[in-house]
Amino acid sequence: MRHLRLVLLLASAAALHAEDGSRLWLRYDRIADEPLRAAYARILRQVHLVEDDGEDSTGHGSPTLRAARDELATGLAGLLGSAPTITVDQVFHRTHSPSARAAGFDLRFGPGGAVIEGSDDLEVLYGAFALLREVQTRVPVARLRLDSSPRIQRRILDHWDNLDGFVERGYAGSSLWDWADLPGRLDPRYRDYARANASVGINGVTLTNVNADPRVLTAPYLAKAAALADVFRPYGLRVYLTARFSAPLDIGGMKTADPRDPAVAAWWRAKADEIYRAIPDFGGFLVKANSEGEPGPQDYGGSHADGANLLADAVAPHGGIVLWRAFVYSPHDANDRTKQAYNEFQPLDGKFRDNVLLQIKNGPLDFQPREPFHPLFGAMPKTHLALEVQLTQEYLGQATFLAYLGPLYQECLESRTYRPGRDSTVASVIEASGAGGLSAIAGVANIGADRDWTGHPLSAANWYAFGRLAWDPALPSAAIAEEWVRQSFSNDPRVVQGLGAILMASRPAVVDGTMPLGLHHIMARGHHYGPGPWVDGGRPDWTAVYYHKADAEGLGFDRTAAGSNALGQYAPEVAQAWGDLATCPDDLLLWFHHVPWDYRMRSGRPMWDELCLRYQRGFEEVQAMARQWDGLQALVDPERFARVAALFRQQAEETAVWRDGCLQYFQQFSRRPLPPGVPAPAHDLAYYEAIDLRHMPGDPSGR
Ligand code: BDP
Repeated sequence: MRHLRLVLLLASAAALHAEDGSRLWLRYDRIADEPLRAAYARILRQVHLVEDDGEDSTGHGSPTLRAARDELATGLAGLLGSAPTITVDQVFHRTHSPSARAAGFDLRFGPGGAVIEGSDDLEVLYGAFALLREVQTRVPVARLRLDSSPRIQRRILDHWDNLDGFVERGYAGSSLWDWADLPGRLDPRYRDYARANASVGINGVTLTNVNADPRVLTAPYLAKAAALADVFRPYGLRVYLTARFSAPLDIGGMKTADPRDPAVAAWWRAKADEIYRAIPDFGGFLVKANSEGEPGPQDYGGSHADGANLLADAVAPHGGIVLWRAFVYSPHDANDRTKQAYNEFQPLDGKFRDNVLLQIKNGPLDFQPREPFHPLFGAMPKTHLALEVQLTQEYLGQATFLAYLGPLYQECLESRTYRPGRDSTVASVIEASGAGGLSAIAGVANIGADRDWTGHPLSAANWYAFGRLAWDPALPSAAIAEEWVRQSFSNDPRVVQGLGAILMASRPAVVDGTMPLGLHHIMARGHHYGPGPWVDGGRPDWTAVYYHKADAEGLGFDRTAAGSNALGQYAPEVAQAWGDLATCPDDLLLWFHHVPWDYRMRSGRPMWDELCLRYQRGFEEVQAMARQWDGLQALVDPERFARVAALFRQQAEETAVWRDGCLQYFQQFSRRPLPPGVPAPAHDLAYYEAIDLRHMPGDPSGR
């Protein structure tokens, strides 16, 4: 007995110290409230798994069904103290066509226990994770029924991971993929990674950087990718790879990569055949071409459609797809950079094969803290369009700042494009692009080898939110934040409310504190961390002065008809609203207009004062988040508490540097005093300009 007590004591001490974030939102800790635990246990004595259409399943004991059973057994044993009886039923409907039914699950609770029904084993697995989510978030389940199907077919994480372990724009350590150990040794974390993805419905992973290394398409690396695919498969996670357009030259011994050369087409077909022999459910290729120095079809006088179709034809016999990125711009194009992708791709509408998706970033520039939606979403009705968002915080303070990005994704998904049609939000454009069964959303991963996976203890919320929104773009981001907090921290109402509020305040704090009122691309050069409104010289579209255009008269980029007319790429309803200073939202003001320093804002203040006060507000918002977090000290584990508290202190200091550096710089042009409420900067402008952070991680130029 004494021995047992000792063991229990040790176990609980271990649990106290084990809160390093590695379990993500799949913690399954025992429900402390006894009556509540007993109530759940009564309902969940029995869980019945029903696979409706056994036709294409791998059988009763399929690895996916086993994964569902294991997860339920471990999860419910953890939460309730005892594992339920789990039974499995497979019903065969020979006449039923699986594609006639939207992939999804049906989860019901009743006196006989819980029933999870899906048309295949993966849907059952998704239902199992949903059940665990309901219990982990303490939803009263007694008579609950949940019928849920994903609105977007391919829900993919894009890793910008290089073969040497370096993660471009990655702030959570090195790559999770240990290429040296693969395929022989499989890190147990690969399975946990797949579990986490399946728990939120993510069903694809692009293993490698868009700035692609062609060697990943050689036999040794395909064997490594295949080993990962084997681990991921039971969890419904398909592998995709980035394809360097010049691969036929680089690794194929060919003399050209010309998309119109039949020998090149034959090379890609043979390569696709080889890949599918190694990875039978390979998803397809993600391609960055003729962008930022990457090779592409234009090197041979071909178009983006020629290039995409070449690869699409190679994977088509195997059911593969091509995600062709629309992130292109050129130093030789005199047009406003935000217009170039549209100019390049819009005329190609209707010219892409049916297994091609054009993968478009949420905004027309590059993952800034706030951007208007990309105009291509409203302008290519005959092309499958996929949305790409960034989970990794390249421009939002990296792994130091807290920026819960659910609201950013939601803002884009909800934007109305006014494309003809009943509903024209970005979400419905990408969903409807799948009328033929093909639709996709991609998130640039924030995951690395750090124990907590994402570097900042709270930024796993972005991984979670991306998956949940990819499944259902209509889910409110605040509700998703709450789910994540309940599972990752606590169901104590003070934590749910307090941390939920912190998460929801975090992205606005970054926008206000770094690039308010529609300012963009004024970060430091190279690593993109910290302020750099003074960045000038070299390639103009990589400077800050190109974007803010500060002068004696005012601030901001005129993208109206009188300026670059980027607004002309939007539907008239949008162009009109944003093109008029009086109706343009404050949040996008300096994105679309060059605004006089003394322009009267909605607040009644001159623009300069408003700008200063926004920077100050951003700083104060960080301080407020830090205070709220301090108030939660007794309610969260000491390890994560201390780390987040320290990060908030650093974020506050660096937000002050943003405020003071930017205001010192812009004040040279505005020649106006700081308004009351904004403190005098601690240093002169030269001090801020001299800050050198070349050692920041994730910067490809600083390696
Ligand atoms: C930019 C990043 C760069 C990426 C590029 C891309 O700075 O590292 O390679 O986007 O998306 O945001 O291709």
